[in-house]
Amino acid sequence: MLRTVTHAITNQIISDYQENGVVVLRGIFSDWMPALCRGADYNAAHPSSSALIHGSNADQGRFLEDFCNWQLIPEFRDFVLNSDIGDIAARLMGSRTVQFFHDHYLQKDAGTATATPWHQDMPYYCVRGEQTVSFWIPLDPRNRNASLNCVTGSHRLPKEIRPTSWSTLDSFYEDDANFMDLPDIDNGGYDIKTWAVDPGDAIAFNFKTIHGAKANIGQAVNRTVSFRLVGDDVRYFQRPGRTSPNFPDIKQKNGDRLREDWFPVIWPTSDEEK
Ligand SMILES: O=C(O)CCC(=O)C(=O)O
Repeated sequence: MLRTVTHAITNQIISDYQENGVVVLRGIFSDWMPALCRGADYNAAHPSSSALIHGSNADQGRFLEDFCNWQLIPEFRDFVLNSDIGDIAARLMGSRTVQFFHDHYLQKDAGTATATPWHQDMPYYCVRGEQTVSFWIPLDPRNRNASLNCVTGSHRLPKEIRPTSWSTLDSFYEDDANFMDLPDIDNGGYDIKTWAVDPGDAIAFNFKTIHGAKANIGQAVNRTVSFRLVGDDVRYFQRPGRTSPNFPDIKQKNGDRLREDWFPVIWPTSDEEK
């Protein structure tokens, strides 16, 4: 039987992903929305010790971020292990295997004044490689003003962008000599991809694609769950400080494939030919 993803992930989508570092996938996870919303609401009500809250003014809506809860939240775990996300990721990345890296929950309550600044994800992570994908999955409808913005082709920049703390915009690492400055995207004639999206849609982007999102000036909460996956060429890479998320006990060295007991191989599944 032909799987649904065989039809949904066309050659055009794959080449757009490779070329632009970002694509929108319409309705790809519709069947999973009730479960992911339950998981997200549980996550918001029970943030882990890694959770961050941005914005210091108590009058503002909360901007909550949390990480790496997929093993604790049954709905997230079910999605990681039993949805088509591994198959879709393999096709977009052009990778034989897919390892699950981590989940990231983002909730901007109504009136959240804190925007998500332009950034690449890769410099915050303990990995390097080209075959990467994050699925940014909105759980509430978003117009273009409240959606993700991605800079076309920025995954091909020659160096990684210097990461900063989202709250203070200070450099994230003490030693940041190996990074380049963020280009002046708002004034620079860059092509920005953004789409109005509905629950069930996903925006897939490379860990090196520069992206950001506006504050939530609307009246409704904006919940998003991002699932991050890596392919064949991704290897452990020691950063000059704690990463986000941080894996202090990972015990890996530069060049290792990520340990499979923490980062399961979700594609091929045991049903597929290895
Ligand atoms: O939704 C947002 O505000 C930003 C999302 C983001 O940076 C990510 O998923 O990597």
